[in-house]
Amino acid sequence: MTDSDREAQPWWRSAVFYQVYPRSFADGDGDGIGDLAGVRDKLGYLELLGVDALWISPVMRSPMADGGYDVSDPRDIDPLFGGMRALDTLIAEAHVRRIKVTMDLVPNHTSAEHPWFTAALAAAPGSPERARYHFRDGRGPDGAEPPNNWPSIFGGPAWTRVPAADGRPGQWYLHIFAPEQPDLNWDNPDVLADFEQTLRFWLDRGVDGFRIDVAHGMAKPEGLPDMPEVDTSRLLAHDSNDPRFNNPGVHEIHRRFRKVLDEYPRAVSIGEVWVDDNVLFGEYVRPDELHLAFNFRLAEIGFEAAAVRDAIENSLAAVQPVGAPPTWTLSNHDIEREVTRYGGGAVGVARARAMILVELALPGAVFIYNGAELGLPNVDDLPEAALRDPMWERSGHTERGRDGCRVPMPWEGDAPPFGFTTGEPWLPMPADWAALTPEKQLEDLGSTVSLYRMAIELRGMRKEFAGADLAWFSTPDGVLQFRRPGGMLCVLNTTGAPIPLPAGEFLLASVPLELGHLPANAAAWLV
Ligand code: TEU
Repeated sequence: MTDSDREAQPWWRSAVFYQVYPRSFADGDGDGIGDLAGVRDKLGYLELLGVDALWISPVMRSPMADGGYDVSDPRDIDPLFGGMRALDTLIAEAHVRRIKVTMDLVPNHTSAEHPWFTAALAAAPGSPERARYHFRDGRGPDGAEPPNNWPSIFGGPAWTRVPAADGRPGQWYLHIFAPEQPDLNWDNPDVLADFEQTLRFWLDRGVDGFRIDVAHGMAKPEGLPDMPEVDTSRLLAHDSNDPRFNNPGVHEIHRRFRKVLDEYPRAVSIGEVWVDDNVLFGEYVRPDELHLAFNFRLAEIGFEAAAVRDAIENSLAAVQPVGAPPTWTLSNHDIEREVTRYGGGAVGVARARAMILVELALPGAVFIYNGAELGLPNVDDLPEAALRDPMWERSGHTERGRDGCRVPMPWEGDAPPFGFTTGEPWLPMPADWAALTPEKQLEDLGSTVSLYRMAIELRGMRKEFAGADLAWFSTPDGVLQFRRPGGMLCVLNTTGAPIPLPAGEFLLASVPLELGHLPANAAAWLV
């Protein structure tokens, strides 16, 4: 890509985003929980890694019932993370290093401690205060049954009953996530007006855009009908027929968000859109809606060439008709880490290294979850007493939840907490992570973090990565090969044996190459 091509495009079209899960990234004040001072302290590392932008998971005021995804004041930073000054400093210093800062906003619900919800609880059924949420009378005698059969994503019913008042039976309120996260009623004009204010508030402070939580939520179907089928064995999953998500009214909401974003030409919006159907997914990134939407196909599959190709083709097919760039993600704070998903141990790491080369070879925006660049695995043996994800309690201790991918980052030294904090980390850290710290890995050219650095740098500077498309080569089972219009060729080997490499100048590989061969569980870039 030439410099003028690059300038003609908005910065986010091919950006490498780095997701900071702030509780787990770096702790600046020694309370055991990561914060914005910790992020600031690591900006040099992030610059070295070469990422274009940060996506910081929510840092607004929150009682932290769901790691900050329960927001009690959307226009303030929680003191736990350092308050407003910490954000202002971080934005200023990140910008000096040419790193953009995007924040995570949560429009689908508030915290139960948001002043609107406290007011709604104190007010009568039918009041304007209750109309900002979804309050309903229950079904059955005395309204003792929930208004419909929807389950919460975290287990149990999606409804909680509030106490009776004025001789009337207690009503129920809707929460698709935890009871501490009541769903907002997006048919109520107060809700949009407040959210528009929130967008402008952060954009005026210099934020470069937003990741929009549950961007396929918000709108609810008329009358809140029962779900046709309730499968509580797959709590987090939801398909296209699920009335809790992806209701047509959501698109008008995105159009309204976009109008505000268009007042700030630098800003990007990235929606969390768990919608499988390509046509329905593409609707979220039409020219007057979100700029980008997370496509989770690569995060949902194992290490198998045909599945990888299918995920890539579908992700491209979903956005091409509407002209939006594709996005790629192998993991985030809700998903098992890729090293573990690919089998764990040395093989899992080798496969994760191969897959980051595939991902960074693709056109569009790439999202890296903090710790992926260190090759961190999931931590699946956290003691039960340590678990903090609301899923653990809500599921009646049948689902351990997502803490295993949220264990704090190891930075330096030979024993936990590896420089993450001077205190006690909020989740215990495995003693065998000593070799995974940036301190150890940065000086080793063969390390995973060095591979990420080199790959990000090449992707940003080589003209062979130009073009919004790719061409596939027919290959034997277990092999994937594609070329970008600029000439970059990516080969992935998911077979159990080495394969001959095609001719070409070697650019980078996830493993040392052996005499023109690509070993198993590896990928290479050629030009
Ligand atoms: O996640 C929303 C969401 O739908 C996920 O729970 C999804 O179902 C799951 O990850 C599929 O594996 C967002 C945030 O990313 C998550 O951390 C929050 O808990 C949730 O919203 C509520 O705000």
